[in-house]
Amino acid sequence: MAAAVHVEVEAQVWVEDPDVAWIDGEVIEVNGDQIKVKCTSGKTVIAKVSNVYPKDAEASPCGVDDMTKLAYLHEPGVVQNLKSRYDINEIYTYTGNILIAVNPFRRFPHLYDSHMMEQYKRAAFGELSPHPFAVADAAYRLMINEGVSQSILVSGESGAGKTESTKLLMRYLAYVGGRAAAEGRTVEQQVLESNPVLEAFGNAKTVRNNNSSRFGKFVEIQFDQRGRISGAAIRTYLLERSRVCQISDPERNYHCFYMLCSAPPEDIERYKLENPRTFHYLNQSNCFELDEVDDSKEYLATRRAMDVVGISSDEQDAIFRVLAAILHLGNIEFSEGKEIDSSIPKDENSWFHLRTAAELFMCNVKVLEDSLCKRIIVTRDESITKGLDPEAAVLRRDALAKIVYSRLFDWIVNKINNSIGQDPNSKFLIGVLDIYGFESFKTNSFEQFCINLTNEKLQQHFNQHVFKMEQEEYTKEEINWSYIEFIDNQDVLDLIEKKRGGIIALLDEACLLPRSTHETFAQKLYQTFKNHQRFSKPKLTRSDFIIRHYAGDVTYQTELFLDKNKDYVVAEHQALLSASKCPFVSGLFPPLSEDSSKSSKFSSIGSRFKQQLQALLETLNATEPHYIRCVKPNNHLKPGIFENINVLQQLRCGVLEAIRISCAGYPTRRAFDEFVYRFGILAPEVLDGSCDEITATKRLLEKVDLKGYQVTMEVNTSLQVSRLTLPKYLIIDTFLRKAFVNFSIITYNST
Ligand code: AD9
Ligand code: MG
Repeated sequence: MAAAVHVEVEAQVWVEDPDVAWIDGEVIEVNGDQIKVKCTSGKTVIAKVSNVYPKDAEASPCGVDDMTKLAYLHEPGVVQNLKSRYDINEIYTYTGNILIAVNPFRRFPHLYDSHMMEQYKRAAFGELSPHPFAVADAAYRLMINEGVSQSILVSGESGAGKTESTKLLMRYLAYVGGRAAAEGRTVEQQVLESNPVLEAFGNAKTVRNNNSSRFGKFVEIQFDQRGRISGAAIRTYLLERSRVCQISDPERNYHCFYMLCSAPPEDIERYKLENPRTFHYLNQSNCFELDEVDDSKEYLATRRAMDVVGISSDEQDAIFRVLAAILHLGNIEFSEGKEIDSSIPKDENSWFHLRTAAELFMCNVKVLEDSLCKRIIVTRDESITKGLDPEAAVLRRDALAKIVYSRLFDWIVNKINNSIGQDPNSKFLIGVLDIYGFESFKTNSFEQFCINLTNEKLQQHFNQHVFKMEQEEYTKEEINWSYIEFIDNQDVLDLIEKKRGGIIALLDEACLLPRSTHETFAQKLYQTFKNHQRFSKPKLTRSDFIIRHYAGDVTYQTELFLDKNKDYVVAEHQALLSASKCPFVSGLFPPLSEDSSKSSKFSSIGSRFKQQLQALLETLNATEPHYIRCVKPNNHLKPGIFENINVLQQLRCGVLEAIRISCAGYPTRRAFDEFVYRFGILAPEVLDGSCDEITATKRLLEKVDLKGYQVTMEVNTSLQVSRLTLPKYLIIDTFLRKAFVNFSIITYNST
């Protein structure tokens, strides 16, 4: 959005500021393309005319509930509006149909109670204050009225409020689509109770969020002809496995482990548990408890939720037993055995945990020991057993913990899906997507790579949709508009996921070649993408690479890419657990088919993820999308703090692009009478009453020599609206400045 403001002394403008992004002030001197601005902070700054934006001097201090009602739809205006509203606890704001939700980091129970749901149920979209209920209601109505499936895509960075918003959407849909006073476990109750279960096993405290979802989720709620919820399916994406055995202070492992350690005494005894501080998988961090969370209560609540979603008490027992086994597994340490390159459990303590883990897994203790300390090499006609050194044994142990946990998580998701049940006759659905936002850390590995791929895909979907909506609007109004450039990120997507020669394909190739290392993989990338404008090699590294994402550059470290892309179960672990006496445990490791057991077959996590995303986008493409963009106002996770720069950074990853798309068209639409009424003062002589409003408008425009507008007639069956359409808010601004410095205008979008 390049500013092209006509500036005069006394004009109110926004200028860039290193601390608050944009600061408002008054122009006190104009010197060619340089101006001097006296800021409200007291500072005086010199700025280039092209770097300032006009400020709406008459903007309400409470802001507006829809950004399209802003006089000036530009960066500082948008941020200021969100801030003004946040300050008075108005956390939701529309940008046309998009809901922007700024995390309050404080509870507003009245905002979400059943009284509120009832109100939104009766109101048209836009009639009441912006709210996730309004978005859910709009989706529900569209589905019922037009018979089209809907989706609500919730995005934003970690801790921005996606999961909380998703739960509100689900609650609202359960409310309008549920059966009043139904008996027993209803589908909608099960759908709602799936949340605490999945959060117990898939969420953890991170530095960014005390309840961070470590997996992506798409919940598909199915409805029958009458608009009643008749089934549901939950799809999950890419659970972070490494967290099970590796955490850094002050993060935590998955919530369920701490809940388990706070279980009632009889369970503690049954699962042979101790203080969480004694378990290696938990005590790598000093954080064990969370503010305002009582893990012993959560344990019981999770069990109750498990009851509701149809996990039997035997199954629950097995699940917690497996979790306890994982904790004990983590406490087995190794020391050098008698032979070179061999290892044995280090001490009596390690032996104790080994025995306990075996007991809880209900598997053979010797076989468990061997599966950690030895490796069997199968050749054509014999198998040789070789020892592993202590370091390799630890890796083995952790691999076992991770695979068991990820199978457990998948089992739970599957079980929930089976007990809720899908409705084969469902006519339409509403999908709710709660997926990780764009990530860019100091070190970025394979997980960030996959997460950012997801975001690239969703961004493309978003751009295309916003773009399409705008275009449809123009077609309807018969405005000539050929949209010139919107940043299409197809080139990044090609770079990453092109079938032949994309990064994922090259990674798979590297994983299959016996001699490749992360360095050879990186070299291959450098060679292949030497001239790709979205790819570069950072100076001074031998194995990092940079991708120029839509939301910014991210440097990836390839060190663990190969390892993390390989999805395989160590054959000895498979044999060990499929022979467990506990049917639940052996069920997590069903026997492999003949061919796959022969070779240590490689299955690519990256490629599978890519396919899952493809399927997700196909589903989304068959629906009418709605968007909620969550914004995290500060990194302290505290109420009342709104950091402009931080917020702007997030808005730049998508929201502003949507605004830009609409600004590149004709965002300012006005009725002729209104236009003549407001701007007639610029040329009073044309208003002699001798012509109609359309002619008067045209004369007015000619008089002030404004270019680029279009006069359109929107013909609607019920009413006929004639309108003047102006390109870019900037022009109307220029237009105004010809007459007055402080003339206020109200522009609006017709949507
Ligand atoms: V992550 O990518 O899973 O790490 P989310 O899902 O975007 O992240 P989440 O919904 O978990 O963030 O919100 C983080 C925290 O912000 C919550 O635990 C609440 O404490 C807080 N929050 C978010 N939204 C609301 C809200 N509407 N009202 C009150 C909220 N608190
Ligand atoms: Mg979340």
